Amino acid sequence: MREFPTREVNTDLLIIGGGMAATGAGVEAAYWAKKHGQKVVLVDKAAFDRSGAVAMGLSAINQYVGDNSPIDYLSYVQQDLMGLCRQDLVMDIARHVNSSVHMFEGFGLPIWKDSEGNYVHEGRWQLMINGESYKLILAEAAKNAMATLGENGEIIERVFVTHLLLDEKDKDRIAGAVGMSVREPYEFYIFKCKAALVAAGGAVHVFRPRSTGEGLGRAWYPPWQSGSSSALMQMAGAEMTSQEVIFIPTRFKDGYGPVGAWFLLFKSTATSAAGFNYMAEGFKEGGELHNWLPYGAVKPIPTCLRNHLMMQEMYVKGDGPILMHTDKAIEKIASEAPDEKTKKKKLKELEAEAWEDFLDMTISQAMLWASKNIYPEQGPSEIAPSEPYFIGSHSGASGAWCSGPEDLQTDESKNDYFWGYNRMSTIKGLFAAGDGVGDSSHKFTSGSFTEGRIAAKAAIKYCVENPDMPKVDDRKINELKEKTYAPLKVYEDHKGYSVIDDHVGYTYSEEINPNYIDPKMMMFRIQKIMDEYAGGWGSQYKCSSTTLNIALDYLKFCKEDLDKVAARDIHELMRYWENVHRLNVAEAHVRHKLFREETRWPGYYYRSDFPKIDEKNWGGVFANSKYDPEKDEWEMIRRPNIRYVKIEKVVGM
Ligand code: SFD
Ligand code: AMP
Repeated sequence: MREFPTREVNTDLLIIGGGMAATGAGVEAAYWAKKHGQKVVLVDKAAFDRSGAVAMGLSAINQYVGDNSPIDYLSYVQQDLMGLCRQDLVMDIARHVNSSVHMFEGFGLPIWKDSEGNYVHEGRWQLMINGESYKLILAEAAKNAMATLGENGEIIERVFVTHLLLDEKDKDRIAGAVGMSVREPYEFYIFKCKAALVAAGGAVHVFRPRSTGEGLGRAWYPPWQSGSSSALMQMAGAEMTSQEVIFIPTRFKDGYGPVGAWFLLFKSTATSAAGFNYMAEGFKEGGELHNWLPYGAVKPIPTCLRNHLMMQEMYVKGDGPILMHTDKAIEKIASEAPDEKTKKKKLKELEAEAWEDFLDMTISQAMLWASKNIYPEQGPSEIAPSEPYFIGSHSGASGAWCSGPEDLQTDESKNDYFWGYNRMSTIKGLFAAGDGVGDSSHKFTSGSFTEGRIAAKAAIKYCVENPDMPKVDDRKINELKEKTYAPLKVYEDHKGYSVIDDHVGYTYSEEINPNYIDPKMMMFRIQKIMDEYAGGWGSQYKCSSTTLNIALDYLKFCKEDLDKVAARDIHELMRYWENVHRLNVAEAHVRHKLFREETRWPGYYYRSDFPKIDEKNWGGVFANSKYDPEKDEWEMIRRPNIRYVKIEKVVGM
């Protein structure tokens, strides 16, 4: 088998990932590193300019606090997550997020303005942008900032980080990471660092997507995110939190176009096929939302409950599909024009905005509309709940259990929520941001960038205050190198046993070999297990201790079979490692779902054996977990949900 060269990179701070949080981290780290003579290296599995969830662009910035108080935002987030969020983390972002958005404008991001020069809001917290090049603009800012460090700043692209490294003597201290380059000369990378900041996004394709076969790969979340933030930290032994809280976005069916602009900006309504306005009716006295008090009948209706109302129509009453009445919304806004001429102009404007909303961020939805001859001004469109995703920065909550800021702690919280450095995980020197940090939902792009800044500043402080370099066991590194490339060897050793001749134009999916499966087959296995036994769309988001235990058994078989997965080339090798990360996320998720014996987020998932919210036993609790990599054992932990800021019930849109 081919030999792969090794490159060793030594740095003070290592930023893993190149998305929204990492760009914020890059900008801020460069500033503090320059002051203190520290080195910063950023490593991204993809091309920094277009990597991460925002690669295709976005049409809105979803967190801008503006003139509201950070407590208003906290109140909204806590309500939306059915009472569960770390107040210190959410407040910390909310108090700094405006400055990040103003920085974006300074970097050149076009934010919509009205005739008086004020930002155009989509809803109370969201701003409209011309965001096709959003990621590019932020990456450029981070590159410029890192360039001020000269030799002390490096951005490495197309290296997939597979494992974190711990200190030889202190297993609770970070020492670096390893990864593999997916471009010639295919180097094996060893990173040695004092501090690492994990910002490698969330996960898609852990659950079976709705689109399979011809539409495979089409999903809401861009398909290249494989749960590396969670997997890297969990596999290293960091304490993780809320891994049960997935996000199920309601989206325009099949193309995954966003609904926020329709609901909030265009004030559209959605109904069942027969015309039942499930949100308005659910809100009324005696409506479905009153079954989920104290979180149910509030505005805005929590995201999971908006899904739940829709699922009731689809799955309980059988009155699908759900329709977004785009035509009526457009007509209503246009009809407010004073005369026929202005109305016509307004109609054209609205039509253009409707298409741009998709073209800025979900181009495939615009194509789907075009190919199905859909005119949003002439008729409704189908919307549907999607498959579950892991995205703690959006309306999910999964991620690492991190220290919060010191100044936002109270006597009650300081022992549980603070251990020295802001956004440091339970492993010394290991920081996180964006999807990497749990229990601080609704940060989105602007909040993730902000959290990256917060974490990077604290991480540089950590490097300055802990100047000795940790040590890594060379034997461990050699072991990891061998493990990294092992699937290539499985292929080389057994390829001759395939029933297919590799010269006759076969497709990989036709290959059957008695000695191996390929990474995609492993991904399908994980998805099937998760869909059928852990509450995917195929089981109408329902699960129980019986099905979850079956899922755990089957996932164990997947783990046992990992050394029987073959990779035909480096690209497939990356797919292999992506699925190792997915498998870890899947297992953590199932264990968390089993642990929390209640249904707290109806519309995300249902525990059929515990079908209600159990406020008494679980309202005050975060479900956490810790994996012991040496013993291959899991520990489930309860941490207190401390609500030191009391919150009003109705907070407004
Ligand atoms: O509305 C490795 N989000 C939206 N946020 C908004 O502000 N407005 C919107 O309009 C949003 N919409 C939206 C959003 C997300 C998605 C998926 C869609 C639509 C389709 C949310 C934000 O995008 C999200 O909150 C942030 O992007 C989170 O930031 P971060 O940094 O946590 O994740 P990332 O940006 O995806 O970046 C991840 C990076 O990690 C790299 N990576 N690098 C090395 N080794 C590995 N093993 C790695 N694994 C991953 C990636 O390459 C990437 O650089 S709306 O529709 O909801
Ligand atoms: P989306 O396009 O669904 O990602 O939504 C963008 C933003 O609008 C997110 O902050 C959502 O939580 C919010 N949002 C979407 N739909 C609604 C709704 N019907 N009511 C209140 N907020 C919403």
